[in-house]
Amino acid sequence: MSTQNRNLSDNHLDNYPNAKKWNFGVLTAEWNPEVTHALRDAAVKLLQENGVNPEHIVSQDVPGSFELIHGAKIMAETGRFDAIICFGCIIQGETRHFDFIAQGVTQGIADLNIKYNIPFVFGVLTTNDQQQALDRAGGKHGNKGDEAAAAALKMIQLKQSL
Ligand code: RBF
Repeated sequence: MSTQNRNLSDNHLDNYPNAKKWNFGVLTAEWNPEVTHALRDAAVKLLQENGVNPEHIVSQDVPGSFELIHGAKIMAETGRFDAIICFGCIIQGETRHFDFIAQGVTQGIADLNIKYNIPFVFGVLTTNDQQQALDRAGGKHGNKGDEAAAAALKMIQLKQSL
């Protein structure tokens, strides 16, 4: 499993000398908040550990994962951000809603990555149950919030290096 093979300490690279100038938007869905807020908190911590100014991190909640798309679009259109990180947690229920929301959010965030000239990071967990989500939000499989923050840093760095 990819998570088990990943060394999260790789994300503490001290590799971002310009990070103090970078601005981040962070959007967090309010569904399954014990999961999504843990993802967000880990991401904010990792950004700061890599030199990002806390005042350069704008964090907002949205009602559910589906709203991440429009929330991220609004953030992008301010022109203030070098990257936008989206956190959600979609848990399989008894109906097909899971599939529709997961598909919509995945495609929506993918579309934003093409439309705007900044990276939108996909920090949305899609799991069979709550325990699987908690395991990836600070539990036995680490915290995917760290990886989302690292992805944002790496993508800004990539853009600036080209
Ligand atoms: N939002 C989530 O972030 N995670 C979920 O697991 C989730 N499950 C939902 C299940 C149903 C049946 C419905 C109607 C909504 C669900 N939502 C979930 C909320 C969704 O992302 C969105 O906020 C609402 O559909 C309003 O647009």
